[in-house]
Amino acid sequence: MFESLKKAFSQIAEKVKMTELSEKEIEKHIDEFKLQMILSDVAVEVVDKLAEKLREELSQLKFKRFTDPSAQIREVIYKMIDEILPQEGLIERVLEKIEEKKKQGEPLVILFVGPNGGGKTTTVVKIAKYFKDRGYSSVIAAADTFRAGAIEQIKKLGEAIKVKVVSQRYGADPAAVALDAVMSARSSRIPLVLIDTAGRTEVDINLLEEMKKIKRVVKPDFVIYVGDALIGNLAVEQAKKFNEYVGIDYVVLAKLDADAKGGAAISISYVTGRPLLFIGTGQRLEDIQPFSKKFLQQILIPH
Ligand SMILES: Nc1nc2c(ncn2[C@@H]2O[C@H](COP(=O)(O)OP(=O)(O)O)[C@@H](O)[C@H]2O)c(=O)[nH]1
Ligand SMILES: [Mg+2]
Repeated sequence: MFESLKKAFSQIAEKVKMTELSEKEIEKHIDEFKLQMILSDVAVEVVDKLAEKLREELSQLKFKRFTDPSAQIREVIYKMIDEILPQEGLIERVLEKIEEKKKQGEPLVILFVGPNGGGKTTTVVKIAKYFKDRGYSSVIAAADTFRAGAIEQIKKLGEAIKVKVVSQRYGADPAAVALDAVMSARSSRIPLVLIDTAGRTEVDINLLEEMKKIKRVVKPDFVIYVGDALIGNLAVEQAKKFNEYVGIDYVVLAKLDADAKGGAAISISYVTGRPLLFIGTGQRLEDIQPFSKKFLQQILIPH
């Protein structure tokens, strides 16, 4: 996880050893840094932004005597990440919203969208477990009525964590399944509804239209895009597309454990303007973590 990014950041920290840098040296370091970022799957606009900040910081940097310049460079990088990633406390805000809806006698409804195979179904169940462990049960809507085996898959996963799964037959209207789940949650006073949906191999206009329709009918409180970290920049582009077309509130990146690059994790919220809420870190249902820039900083810039 993040090996390539870690290398990129530590390289720059190790290489800048001079007490004072000439403009030429700064440019050389920046070019190398940019290349490493691109190779780590960081989106180009984020690479440019980071390079610009790095240039600014390096040209102002006066190394303190008798200190290790690499420690100062780490500080600089720490600050750069701090500036491009959104604020903390995202999960707390979701929990507050659940409480707020609860007072109104309504469940909080979250619609999950994303490409086929990206990790949506697994993520829905992981999130159900995450909230259940914190005292909030949920009803899952098996609104992927398209892919063969999808309903059985989510029912089995739901059973494993003892969460109710509302389903209909294959080919049923996904919005109807979602509304069924909302009604079920309302009548049993369950505070959360998580709607799994179908993806397609291609993120095409039909899929986007279908998600838009479900959103219009169900009126979820949040829409979460679930992307596959392994596809790097493509996940960022897809999230952008879903955001422009359907409108998303948060992003979850699955399969970060299998992704040695990690660039999507630092790009996706900057490019889409939507925060990264959770990351998927394995195939087990407990393999999910709230994302925070502190977490990323600790991984990338060990002190
Ligand atoms: N390594 C790893 N695999 C994952 C993760 N999330 C999902 N997967 C796997 O990705 C595959 C597709 O997941 P699924 O949830 O069915 O994707 P969907 O088509 O978007 O619903 C499955 O084999 C999952 O076990 C993750 O965080 N890490
Ligand atoms: Mg699925």
